[in-house]
Amino acid sequence: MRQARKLLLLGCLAGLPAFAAADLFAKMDADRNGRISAAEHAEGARAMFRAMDADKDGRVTSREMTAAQGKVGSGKRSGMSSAEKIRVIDSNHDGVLSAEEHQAGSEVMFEMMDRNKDGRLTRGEYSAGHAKLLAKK
Ligand SMILES: [Ca+2]
Ligand SMILES: [Ca+2]
Ligand SMILES: [Ca+2]
Repeated sequence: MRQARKLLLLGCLAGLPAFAAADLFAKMDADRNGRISAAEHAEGARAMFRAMDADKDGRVTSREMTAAQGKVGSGKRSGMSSAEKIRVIDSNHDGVLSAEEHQAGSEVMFEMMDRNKDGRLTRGEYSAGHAKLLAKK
């Protein structure tokens, strides 16, 4: 149960509106082979982090996250504040997300979505993972 909750939080944290999962899949699948590799997923997570880090200081604050989520219209979905979302993967507990902390969180998420553990996400695995984010409220 804790794992499911963590997955939910990671999804929210990454700022992924579940309805856009298909678009995101296409965006992350850089070589267009219909699979997202761990490297492609990591690159997607880095791009997301850069997008949230408005002042480009390499850290994402709750204020920056709230602003970024407001832009994609998913901010209210989870009913959690950005500060609460950050706390889930803020491993040094400074209230701010570093690129490393965000990366570690996205790796956990990748492993959870990769049901058959072949190191790649199919479109099915990806959307099932995101559907779960919505269902396990
Ligand atoms: Ca920042
Ligand atoms: Ca931190
Ligand atoms: Ca897989």
